[in-house]
Parts: sequence; C-alpha cells; structure tokens
Amino acid sequence: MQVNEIIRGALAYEKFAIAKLISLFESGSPKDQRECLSVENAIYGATSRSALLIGLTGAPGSGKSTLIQFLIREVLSLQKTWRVAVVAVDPSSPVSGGALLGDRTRVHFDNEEQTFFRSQASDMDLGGIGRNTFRVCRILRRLFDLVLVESVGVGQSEIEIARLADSTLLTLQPFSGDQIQFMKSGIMEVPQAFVITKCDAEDLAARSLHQLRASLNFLQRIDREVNPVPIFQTSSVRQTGFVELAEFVTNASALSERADIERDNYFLRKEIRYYFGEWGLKKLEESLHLAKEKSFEARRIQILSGLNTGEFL
Ligand SMILES: Nc1nc2c(ncn2[C@@H]2O[C@H](COP(=O)(O)OP(=O)(O)O)[C@@H](O)[C@H]2O)c(=O)[nH]1
Ligand SMILES: [Mg+2]
Repeated sequence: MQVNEIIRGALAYEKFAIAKLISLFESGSPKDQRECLSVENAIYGATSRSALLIGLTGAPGSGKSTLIQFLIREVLSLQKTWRVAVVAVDPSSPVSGGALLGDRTRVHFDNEEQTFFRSQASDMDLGGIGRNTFRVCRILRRLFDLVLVESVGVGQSEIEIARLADSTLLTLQPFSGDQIQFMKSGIMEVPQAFVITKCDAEDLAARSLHQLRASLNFLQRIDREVNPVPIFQTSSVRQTGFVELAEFVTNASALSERADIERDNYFLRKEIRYYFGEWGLKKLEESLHLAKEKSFEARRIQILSGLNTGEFL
C-alpha cells in the first residue's frame, strides 16, 4: 500500500489503512520511518480531532481485557457516534519477540464498526510499553474519539502508562496480594481511579474494597497532597459497574495544552534516545533554539527527519 493511500484510507477511517499505518510506525526501517513522517505531516495537517487517551493497567489476569470489552459497550451507549481504539500492549515473548495475539481472538466487541483493536509488543527496556506505543497512540488520537491503552501490569509500566494517558485506571482483583506490591512500589499513587474487578466474588470483593480504602486513607494521612480517588467495582459475570465506569471515562478531561506538550517532549526524547542514542539527544538539544517560531509539530517533524536522513545540521 502506498503512503498516500494509507493517509487517505486512515482519514476515511478504513481499518485496513489504519492497521497499515500502525505497522509503518512499528517498523524500524529508515524508509518506513521517513514514510511515518509523511503520514504524520499529512494527518496532523488534515485533522485536529484529539481523542481522550485512557490508560488501563493492573496485574496480568486481573481482568483488564474483559473490562475493556464491557466498558466500550457502555461508552458507546453514552456516546453513540464515538469511535474507540484499543491498543493492548502485550508482554514480548522472549522467543519470538512478538506480541501475544491471544487477546484479539478472545476479546469480542459488539460494535465492530466503531471499534478498532491493535495488539503491540511491549519492551521491558522502556518500562513495559512498546517503543512506538506513544507515537501510535498520538496519531490514533487524530482518528478516534477515545483511545484505550491496556498495558501489562509489570515492571515500570504503570508509571509509564500514567505518563502516556490523560487518565489512568488501575485494576485490582479481589485479594490477589497486588495491593501490597503496588503499595511498596508507589503505584497506588498513580491512577485517577481504581477498579476492583470480579466483584461477583462478593465476600472477597467487600474485603478488598475495605482494604483498598484503608490503604488509600493511610496514603492520604502521610501525604495530604494525595487526592481522594474514586473506586469502581465491576463484574463481567453480572455485568455490573460498567455504566458508572463509562460515565467516569467519558467525563475524564484531556491534559491541558501545556501538559500535552510536556508529554510529547518526554516521549520524543525517549524515542530519540532509543533510535539515535546520546548523539540524537545532543542533536535535539542543539536544535532547540532553531525554528522557534514554528509549531511544536513542525519542529518535531523537522528534527526527526534530520536525524533519519542523517542530514542533520
Ligand atoms: N468471575 C469473574 N471473572 C472475570 C471477570 N473479569 C475477568 N474475569 C476472568 O479473569 C481472567 C483474566 O481476564 P483478562 O480480562 O484476560 O485479564 P487481563 O490479563 O488483565 O487482561 C479471565 O479468565 C476472565 O474470564 C469478572 O468480572 N468476574
Ligand atoms: Mg489483557
């Protein structure tokens, strides 16, 4: 597929073109990287749509994928015209290096027309999200109304996902011991909301809620800056709790413009370090004073093109 067909198709919301576009972003080849820049240039120029970006994290098996499926159904009954993209970041298999595609075959969306699903390999060196996850989410924000990112709940991924998303949800399954781990690693302070999943196990769920409230009260006592965070309780078996969660998600607000640029900068640096190392970062610093009058996007594309073609400065 030619780049201009990818651009046209993606803007027309053709799923095949969007899938091709993501593959281009995932490819490390210099030619594909240059094509990515054309795609970004065209899409950022063509639309200013900007989806809400919601992160979902929690231990493997805590019910994230299942939750997404039910959450999307409720979101679409509240926002009937929305298009929703899901990016699921799977643990890379040490053998194949690829994403585990299991989720796609299991997760079922009622509304295929308005939903798009993509599985991506994670990269442990980058804190558990893929090296292109942000760049992919960033462009998907121009094509959708809501982008949900499910991350593996291991390593530093909770922290990275919170940096990436406008709002982050943390799933906890009743009495799994996850809370204690999360307390130790400071992750309890990360999300904008907690979701206790599998609340069909009533007794365990009630005890889990009690324990979570106690932990959060404790955190607030030692640090008054910590804001009270809502706790949702869901059950996919009984189909409860998803309406409330959908209301929370659809009412979540996007980052302010300034915070958005800080986030763009953070991930741009990360990407440059990954592909071009310290040399790339040095070039980035040197170029910061150039073209100040240009928009962030124009400068970003200029810097990445310069690094990609090796014609930099
Ligand atoms: N009883 C019960 N099981 C659930 C619920 N949600 C998910 N599960 C089960 O928990 C397992 C892990 O779910 P999954 O969504 O794949 O978790 P993920 O690894 O966090 O994405 C699956 O066997 C699900 O069927 C729930 O609300 N109640
Ligand atoms: Mg999953």
